Amino acid sequence: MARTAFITGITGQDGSYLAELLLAKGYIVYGLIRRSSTFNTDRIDHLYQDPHVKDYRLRLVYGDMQDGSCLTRLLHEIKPDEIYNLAAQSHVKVSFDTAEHTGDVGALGVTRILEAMRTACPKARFYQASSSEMFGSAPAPQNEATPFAPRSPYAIAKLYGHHLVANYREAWGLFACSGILFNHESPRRGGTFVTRKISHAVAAIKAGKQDRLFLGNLDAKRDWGFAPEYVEGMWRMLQADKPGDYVLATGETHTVREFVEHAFGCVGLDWTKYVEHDPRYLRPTEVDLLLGDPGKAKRELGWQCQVKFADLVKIMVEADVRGLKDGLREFEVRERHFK
Ligand code: NAP
Ligand code: F7E
Repeated sequence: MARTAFITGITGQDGSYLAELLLAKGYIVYGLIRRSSTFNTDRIDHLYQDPHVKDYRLRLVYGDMQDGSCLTRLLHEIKPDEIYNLAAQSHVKVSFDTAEHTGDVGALGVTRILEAMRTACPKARFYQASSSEMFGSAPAPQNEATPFAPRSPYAIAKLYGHHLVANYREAWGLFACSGILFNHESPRRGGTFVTRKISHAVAAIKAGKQDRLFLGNLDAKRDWGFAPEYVEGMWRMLQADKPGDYVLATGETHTVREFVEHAFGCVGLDWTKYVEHDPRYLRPTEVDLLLGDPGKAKRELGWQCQVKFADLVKIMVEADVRGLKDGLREFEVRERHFK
């Protein structure tokens, strides 16, 4: 019989790649979506047209991480084998402006879904989308044993969720895993995260549609990987014999400035002519250096990333260049990438 998965955050970057992966493996996939005044399913719309997704195996249900009774009802009805909790207000800078909301969704949301699982489907397997942001100012390289030092309301909300997963594992015997994922990007990355903001601007500048790119801190260092590979790691965590916590990362770190240089280099432009500093993009507290050690995931899950920094930049810039050249709208760039 086909296995059933429940994904929160299915309309986001990772949710869309994970839905694709699970559908390709034959799962029935339920995705939680929020009501919105405009369409918000553009990252997954192509899956309805995919001839391989037969028998309506992708099923979208309304709900919200702030609505615990709805989550409980849904898990009672669906009784999934696997639950992937990817929903969050995931923008670090925005979390300083919406600290309470970020904590409600990102921290208490985890309580709500774990409580729902505990009563509705305690034998299910649970994945929590934790983040390298929890390491904050901790010295690099960071792994599962590194003490956390979060630097934003977002990171603190994620740390609550991370600890809660361990508690529900110990207290209630749930199969619950926490994936501590370092930054992972793609042509489906939201346009306000720095990599996609850069790749899109490079394409627009090359096409003569934009003349400058305003950025904040260029010195921050990140361990950037390719999102489709990271959702494979999430799935592997839930196939393991025992639940645990795993870092997924490339093991390389680069500055935002290097990303900018490479991205402009992809289209033969000198970045210094186009990039300007804008203090509005600085954060009250910054995470200066993230560099992950994915050794445990390699040893125990056989997971290892293939796409490294230079290839990632190229993939993202080329997708945006093609998208603008062909006059594609945002969701069409993403769909084209899928094909
Ligand atoms: P994303 O593109 O921002 O997607 C976030 C998803 O959460 C969207 O589907 C969004 O729905 C949904 N969501 C937000 N608030 C919700 C609520 N109250 N109820 C239900 N759904 C809600 O994020 P992502 O990059 O795919 O990341 C997936 C998860 O991994 C997030 O939890 C993120 O914090 C975490 N993470 C990401 C990275 C990374 O580098 N990408 C690294 C570590 C951890 P709408 O479309 O309706 O807004
Ligand atoms: O910033 C700097 C900024 O917003 C990266 C989320 O997925 O990964 C992501 O969080 C760096 C920061 O991602 C701009 O100050 C400079 O140092 O792309 P970002 P993030 O904050 O690392 C983690 C792992 C998550 O879990 C999060 O959900 O880039 N930066 N100039 C800028 N950042 C933005 N957004 N915009 C700028 O103009």
